[in-house]
Amino acid sequence: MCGVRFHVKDDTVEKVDGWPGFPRSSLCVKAYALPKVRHHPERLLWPIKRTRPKDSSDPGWVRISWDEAYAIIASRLNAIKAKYGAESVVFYVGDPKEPRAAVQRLCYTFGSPNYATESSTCRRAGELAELLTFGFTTMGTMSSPESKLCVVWGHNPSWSHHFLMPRLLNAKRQGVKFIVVDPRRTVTVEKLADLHLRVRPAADAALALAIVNVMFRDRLYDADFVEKWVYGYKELREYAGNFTLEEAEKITWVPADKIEEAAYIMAKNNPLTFLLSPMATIHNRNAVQNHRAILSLIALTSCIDVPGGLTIPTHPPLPDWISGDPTFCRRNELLPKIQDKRLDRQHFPVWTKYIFEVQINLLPEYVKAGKVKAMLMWGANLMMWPQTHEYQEAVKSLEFAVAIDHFYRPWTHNFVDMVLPAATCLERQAPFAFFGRKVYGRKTLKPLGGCREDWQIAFDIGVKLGYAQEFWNGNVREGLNSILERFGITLEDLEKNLEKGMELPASEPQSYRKYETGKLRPDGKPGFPTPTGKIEVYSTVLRDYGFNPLPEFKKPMEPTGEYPLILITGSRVPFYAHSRGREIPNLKRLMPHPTVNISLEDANKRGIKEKDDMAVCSPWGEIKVKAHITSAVPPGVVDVLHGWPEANVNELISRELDPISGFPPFKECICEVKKAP
Ligand SMILES: Nc1nc2c(c(=O)[nH]1)N[C@H]1C(S)=C(S)[C@@H](COP(=O)(O)OP(=O)(O)OC[C@H]3O[C@@H](n4cnc5c(=O)[nH]c(N)nc54)[C@H](O)[C@@H]3O)O[C@H]1N2
Ligand SMILES: Nc1nc2c(c(=O)[nH]1)N[C@H]1C(S)=C(S)[C@@H](COP(=O)(O)OP(=O)(O)OC[C@H]3O[C@@H](n4cnc5c(=O)[nH]c(N)nc54)[C@H](O)[C@@H]3O)O[C@H]1N2
Ligand SMILES: [Mo]
Repeated sequence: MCGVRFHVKDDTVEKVDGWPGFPRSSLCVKAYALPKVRHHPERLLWPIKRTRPKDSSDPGWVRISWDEAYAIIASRLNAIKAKYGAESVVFYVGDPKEPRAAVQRLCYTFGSPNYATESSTCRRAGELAELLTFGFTTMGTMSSPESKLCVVWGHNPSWSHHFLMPRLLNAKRQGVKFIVVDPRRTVTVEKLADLHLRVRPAADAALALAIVNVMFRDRLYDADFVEKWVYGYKELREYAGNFTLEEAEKITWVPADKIEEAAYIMAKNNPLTFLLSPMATIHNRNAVQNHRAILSLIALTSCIDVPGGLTIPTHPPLPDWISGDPTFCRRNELLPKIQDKRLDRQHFPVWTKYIFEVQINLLPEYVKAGKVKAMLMWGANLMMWPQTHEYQEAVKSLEFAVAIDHFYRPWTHNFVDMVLPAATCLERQAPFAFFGRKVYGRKTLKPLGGCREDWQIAFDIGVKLGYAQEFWNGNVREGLNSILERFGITLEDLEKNLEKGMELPASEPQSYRKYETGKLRPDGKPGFPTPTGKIEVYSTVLRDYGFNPLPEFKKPMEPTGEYPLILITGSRVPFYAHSRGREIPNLKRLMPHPTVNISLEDANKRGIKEKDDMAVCSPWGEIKVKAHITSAVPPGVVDVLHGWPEANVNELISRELDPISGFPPFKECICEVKKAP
């Protein structure tokens, strides 16, 4: 959520700029295109339902009223609940995070524990690794004036988190050193890196373990901290001993001297902080352990919860707009009672223990087993999954499916029974935004046509299903106020303080080393909130569930004679968000075609020229793209963006999943690039 300010005259946006004073006010190109989304000629403006069976080539869409749409939804869902149980209905939200709290409340109130989101492929496996290892989640911490070093691991904020760059560049000017770990030479690498570790994709664990090995070998770690607060460090030391510099160079492609240099830079520039990837380190079949190896390295530096290091907020965090306020969502109240009906329980028990969202990547299997009969999907894009056609087939074979979106997306909506038109971010009041101790409201335009905001749709469905009281008789403002009143403010207060937002007072000042003072654990005892009270580089939970307790490296998929290249997918570009943005001509101009990014060396070997029409083939599928020759990717690796309907790279990705988290190998594939036939 970024601070975008729209200057409006007579319902028309005349200008877009950053919201002064808002924590994220440096805008990317996508923000300037938002008014174009609102007035797009192809925008969905009215509810539609199919009139022909799912098998027919033409769904026969007809416009219907909201009353008819809601009546159909309520009667179908209640009938399916009576026949198969509430748990056979999945409530799903894709990348748009804004509908999440309302949809969760609807899901649990209806009686289903099967609330799922796109986070099944995004950040949650990293969170799982963090909960197992540290007992809390973190994406790292921005460098602060005390930091001497910032390690950016598998993350390209210059294109994916544009709003962070001004602060990172400022830190560099203040003398903070940067190590960037990325197979590609990104803008982030060019602008920040003092040392670039160009790791082989999906080999992060081996790199982290090799650095750990050097740290133990040369006593570069904080021995007192480790002795006192790191559980299983002796086992880690022994295991990391396998990752000698020579061995690690072969596996990771990072030269031995650079691995050694990284260990020394980390040791000599303490306090250091880390910025961790939301997903690049977990888009492989060793997701949780790959990420845990990096966390183990962090543990050795002892930079946790110290000024300038990786800090943990002292106050209980404000409601998180990605996960939703647990009280409002009724998560703590209702989920424990229905948890045993979760779809993922037998498949990914460690995930089920820690993550409240259902691991939905096995949707095709759940549907085939007759466990899912209906889905309500806010902002869903079936192209986000590997072997997309299996997910399309799964949704097609449901008894009932509804999607809520801004546009008709054939790759998803051809398989559902009804599509409802959602209001855009300019037209909705919910949710408000929390940032640190600040909370912001917004002013809205009237939704175009018959569009309704996501929260309103969830509330209306709740009322029609028979939960008028639980959904404030459909009044979204009252629902929002039920969250705010716990902080002593109202939506009206936020509207009065639109420009500056409102600061919620902190109960106490930020404090550090809270593992010494008992402030990290619910029982108030010193230590970390893990079973042993220490950072578990040796995870007792993984051990108890029969997994390797150590942050194991597993060999990534090996290229073969037929498929000699490594394929990474989904490296973000500034102009698109996944499958979104290509409908906007101003954005599409910036990247008109799907491309395969390939090194000059690999292009020359194959006689490929810039913009040649190519086929990218993997053991699982084939797509057609144009060649783009670039030094950003190293020889041996090619990179294709996801989200192109005419060249869906996810048809090339296998559905072999990480056994702990269920994550797919988006960045661990093999392929060949050939001239298109
Ligand atoms: N190969 C490969 N696959 C990947 C990834 C990768 O790196 N490589 N990344 C994965 C990750 S990290 C993620 S997060 C997922 C992407 O997650 P997806 O959920 O697939 O994201 P989008 O393509 O943005 O799809 C969002 C849909 O919601 C609609 N929409 C947008 N805003 C709103 C709104 O406010 N309300 C409603 N109701 N609808 C809205 C859009 O029109 C679009 O149809 O993809 C995953 N898939
Ligand atoms: N413009 C734009 N911004 C976005 C999004 C978008 O679609 N468009 N999506 C949003 C979402 S949902 C997410 S999850 C975030 C993602 O945010 P980031 O993680 O910053 O995503 P990327 O830009 O793909 O950067 C990941 C980097 O990881 C590298 N990488 C690939 N494989 C590996 C590997 O095995 N190991 C390591 N160490 N690095 C690897 C890639 O080369 C890439 O440069 O971005 C968010 N921001
Ligand atoms: Mo994501």
